[in-house]
Amino acid sequence: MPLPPLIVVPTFNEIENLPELISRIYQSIPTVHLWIVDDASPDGTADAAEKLLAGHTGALVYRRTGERGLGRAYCDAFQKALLAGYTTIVQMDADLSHDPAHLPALIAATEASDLAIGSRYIRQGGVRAWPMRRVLLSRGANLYVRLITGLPVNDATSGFRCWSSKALAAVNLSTMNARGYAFQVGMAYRAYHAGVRLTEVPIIFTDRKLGSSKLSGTVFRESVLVPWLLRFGRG
Ligand SMILES: Nc1nc2c(ncn2[C@@H]2O[C@H](COP(=O)(O)OP(=O)(O)OP(=O)(O)O)[C@@H](O)[C@H]2O)c(=O)[nH]1
Ligand SMILES: [Mg+2]
Repeated sequence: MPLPPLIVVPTFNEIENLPELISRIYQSIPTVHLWIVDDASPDGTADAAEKLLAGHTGALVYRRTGERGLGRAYCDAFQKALLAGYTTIVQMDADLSHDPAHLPALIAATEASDLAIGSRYIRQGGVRAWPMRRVLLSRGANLYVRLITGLPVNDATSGFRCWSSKALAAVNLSTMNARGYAFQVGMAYRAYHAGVRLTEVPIIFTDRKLGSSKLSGTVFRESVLVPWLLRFGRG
């Protein structure tokens, strides 16, 4: 029997979003396995997650130590997921920007292709309640990435994705260094150049209502630099 799809959610100070997130994920697909990958959040996210996940099959809280970062958390968790034998692995944010109701479509899309990217910028996709400044930044970032790297993806910075194990294994996770949006771009770029069949599925993205954004100056600077590194084979 193949394992059910695994949902991987990285967290840093997301205690306020966890109850709704976890209940909506199981409401959308009751049989999924769910890993919360926490980087020692000072607000007690990991302890709260453990309580909320109690009794669910295949659910666990992975408490990371050492250097924190979205990209690092995903790489560690993806490597563990491949070792554990998962064949369908979803990545999504904890802040409810990624609606668990999109999970079935995203997962179904990886049956015909190997990487499905939840896209805001294709037909039937969109953003809700995002300030114009963020919309422009996001669209600008996508245009920038596409012009520099040639990656044929409309929403290369989206962090709502479903991978087949085959596609994830084609990306060399141990050499991924980027931390923020650049991590998403780098992963898609590597997958594309490894010949992974890639598709985009429309999602409606909503701004976070609770908790605070971790978008920092470092993440922004990294996003400016990484497309060039990818283009010249150093990313
Ligand atoms: N494990 C881990 N998760 C992180 C880290 N930084 C951010 N995250 C999580 O990564 C996801 C995306 O982070 P957000 O802060 O929502 O970043 P964003 O979506 O770019 O920014 P907003 O649109 O302002 O919310 C959320 O689930 C965060 O909790 C980190 O250092 N470690
Ligand atoms: Mg967010």
